[in-house]
Amino acid sequence: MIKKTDAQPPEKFTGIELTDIPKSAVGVKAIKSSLNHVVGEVGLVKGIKLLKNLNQKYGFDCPGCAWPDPDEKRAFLAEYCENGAKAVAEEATKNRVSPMFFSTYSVPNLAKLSDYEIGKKGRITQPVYLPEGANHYKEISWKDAFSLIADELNGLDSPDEAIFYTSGRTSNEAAFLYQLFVRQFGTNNLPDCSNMCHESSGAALSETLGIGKGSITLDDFNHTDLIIVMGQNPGTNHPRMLTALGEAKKNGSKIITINPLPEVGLMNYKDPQNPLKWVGSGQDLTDLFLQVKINGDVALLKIILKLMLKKEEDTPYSVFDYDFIKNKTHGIEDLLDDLETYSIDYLVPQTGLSLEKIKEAADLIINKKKVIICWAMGLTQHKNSVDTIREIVNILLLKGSIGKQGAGTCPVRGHSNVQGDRTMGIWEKMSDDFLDKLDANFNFKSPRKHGFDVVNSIEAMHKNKAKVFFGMGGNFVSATPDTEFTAEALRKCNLTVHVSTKLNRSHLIHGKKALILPCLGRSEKDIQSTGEQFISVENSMGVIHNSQGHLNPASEHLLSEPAIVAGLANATLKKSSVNWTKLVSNYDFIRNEIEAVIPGFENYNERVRVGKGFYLPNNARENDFKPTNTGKANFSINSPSEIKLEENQFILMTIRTHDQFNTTIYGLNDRYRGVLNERRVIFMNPKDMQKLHLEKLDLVDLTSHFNGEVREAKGFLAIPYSIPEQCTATYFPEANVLVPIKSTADISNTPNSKSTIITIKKR
Ligand SMILES: Nc1nc2c(c(=O)[nH]1)N[C@H]1C(S)=C(S)[C@@H](COP(=O)(O)OP(=O)(O)OC[C@H]3O[C@@H](n4cnc5c(=O)[nH]c(N)nc54)[C@H](O)[C@@H]3O)O[C@H]1N2
Ligand SMILES: Nc1nc2c(c(=O)[nH]1)N[C@H]1C(S)=C(S)[C@@H](COP(=O)(O)OP(=O)(O)OC[C@H]3O[C@@H](n4cnc5c(=O)[nH]c(N)nc54)[C@H](O)[C@@H]3O)O[C@H]1N2
Ligand SMILES: [Mo]
Repeated sequence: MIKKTDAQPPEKFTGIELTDIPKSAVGVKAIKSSLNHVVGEVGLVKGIKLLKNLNQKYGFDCPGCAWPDPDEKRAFLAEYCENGAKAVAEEATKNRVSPMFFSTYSVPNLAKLSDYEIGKKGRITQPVYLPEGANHYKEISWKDAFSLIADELNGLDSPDEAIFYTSGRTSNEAAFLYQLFVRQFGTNNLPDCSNMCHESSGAALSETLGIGKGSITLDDFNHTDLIIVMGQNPGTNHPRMLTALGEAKKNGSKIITINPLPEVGLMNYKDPQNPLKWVGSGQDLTDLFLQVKINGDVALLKIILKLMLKKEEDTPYSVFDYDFIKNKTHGIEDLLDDLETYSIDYLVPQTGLSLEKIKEAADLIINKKKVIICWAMGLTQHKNSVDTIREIVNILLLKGSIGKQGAGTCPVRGHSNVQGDRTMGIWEKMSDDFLDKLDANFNFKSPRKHGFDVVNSIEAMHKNKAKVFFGMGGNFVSATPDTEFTAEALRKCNLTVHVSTKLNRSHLIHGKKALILPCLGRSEKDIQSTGEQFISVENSMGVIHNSQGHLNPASEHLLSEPAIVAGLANATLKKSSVNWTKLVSNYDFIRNEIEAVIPGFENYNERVRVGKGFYLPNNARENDFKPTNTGKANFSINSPSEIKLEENQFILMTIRTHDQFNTTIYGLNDRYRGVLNERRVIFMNPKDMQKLHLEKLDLVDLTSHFNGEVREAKGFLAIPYSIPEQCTATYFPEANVLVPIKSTADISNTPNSKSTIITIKKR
């Protein structure tokens, strides 16, 4: 058994209180909660100024999530949500982590704190350095910090011994410069948070539709007949999506929700922008709720496909779009043959649903012409995730529900610029096409060998094959799986470096030497030698738009992310074909280079300045599938889950509370699930609790099982909840220690954060 270290949040209880589950999401409580957070962190006047600029044209892009803003109509003062307000408050906090702070608190002492306590310490004000063997970070100049990193990088046997991680808040401009620097240094080791997030979506969609992104625009919600929301909790993670769903319903769309949990936002909500409508209990969003078992989705979709097929056979031309199938797709024969090999009786038990319920869903799909399917982490973080998403595409293709108004794919992205970072080249396996253009534009030869993704990076560090870790944002040790294994991997590094706004656990679980480089946040003014700059980002629907902060920086010593990359490149690259200093003097120069390398950015500087920004080209949206291997949209053959639980075993999903942004913990409540002031909980079906002789709030220890290996997470309070039998849920990152490093999705290699096999023991 692996020993528990400070890499895991401490087993500390904060005083749980259980409440009734609220009847609806958003409404007055949400507005109150967002104001409390903002005023508590930054004060009233600055708080109002902040919220006024959030997601407005010429304001700054909300760092909360990647949900798009309306193209035209934007609510005055209110194009944000409770959790966006919390994200902004977190960045604009009054608290400061200065060199003095670090001389007072040692690293081992800070590591004993909970993630909530660590995060509340505030913004980091100056670059700091932790020499080998030392317990306190101490001040270092930017120049010395850059040359320290340069020495380590240039001392490696090969550039492939360095790893350059990116989290998804980094702007297009910073991301483009960063990948250029990394490739000029000589490696494709560019893992990113996407590897743990929508990688499965990218893999499935590229193969079937020829583009790794979703196909719809926000306006499609107003023209659709049916929206299916699978494996997603928008009430917490994309609250503004509820407004779009509400509008869609007003325009006559039906909504099916497929989720092991009845998430409050989806079941019922109150529109934050229409207080007059808050009388009563709010609007029912979901018309049909399928409480599927964890990872029962492929089985469910297969039954639906079989029911569609049956109906089409009984009443020809009533379900399928023949013209579309004939002209635009490839492989329907194989799909139909494969469906024959499954019996409905075999599939139904995997779903945990009754056949009647599934038939209701199939009937809705059969009878509607234009379908949108939305999904997030509930579908992407399983062994057969790529299969699940390809199965979604099968349904849409049969209906011809792609590339037309009101229909298509909607993978809902997480981090606010995670999609843009990929467009800019942050990926360990960018295409030769991209690399050729990069090389031609900058007159150098970039490496062609694919780099490490997140999981491969951890394994490489663990085997001493990688020795320097550089993180552009994020919180690597807490966001990645197998916490103790990852911590060991990081501790073996010669140097770990983090470009960060706020203190997090990855600064405290470090390599032999460690550096923290503090950067500007989204909400802050970015002034370079030619004057004030703005940055640009890409939202979940492929709109590129600008973002400009208006607050004074948290400290005079902060650099912007592009300036940090330039400083690093100037110190590291002995000769470079790039004038880094000039590029960061005015971000227009960076955008000109992006325009020269990446298709779709014509007249970038001009178009990004026009209020709403511009859409990137999207072949699936245009009904053109030439980029796939067959030149058509591909049907695919997919497999249901292979997980077989023994009687005493459970499947565990690790999810977000209403009070966190990934590893940043805003507060200790999960209001929409009725849990206050505690994070160390496990949600269980009451019948399962009975079987284990567990009472409400009994203390349990969790053990995960994988290929004969076991991992432990101790100290969780059991909560009876509406969840299918043998399914359980805990919060991320407390339970990451249970997710085995080798338990990843086929093809995408995404950690299986939503399906870990566990046993539960009462203390
Ligand atoms: N406030 C806030 N906003 C955020 C974030 C945040 O932490 N806080 N994180 C951002 C990021 S990076 C991301 S990727 C997104 C995440 O957004 P979500 O994907 O909504 O986040 P999770 O909490 O992981 O929720 C997963 C949902 O899938 C369901 N689920 C789990 N397993 C299955 C399954 O097998 N089948 C089905 N059908 N459903 C399943 C769970 O019950 C849950 O409702 O949100 C982004 N926005
Ligand atoms: N078990 C489990 N694990 C998961 C998931 C899960 O559902 N379950 N979800 C996965 C998903 S979807 C994702 S996306 C990853 C997230 O993984 P990461 O992106 O690595 O994690 P975050 O918690 O979002 O990173 C937060 C840190 O980013 C820094 N930061 C904030 N703003 C900025 C900025 O503007 N610039 C810079 N340079 N730094 C900034 C702050 O220091 C903060 O502490 O986690 C994954 N891990
Ligand atoms: Mo994510």
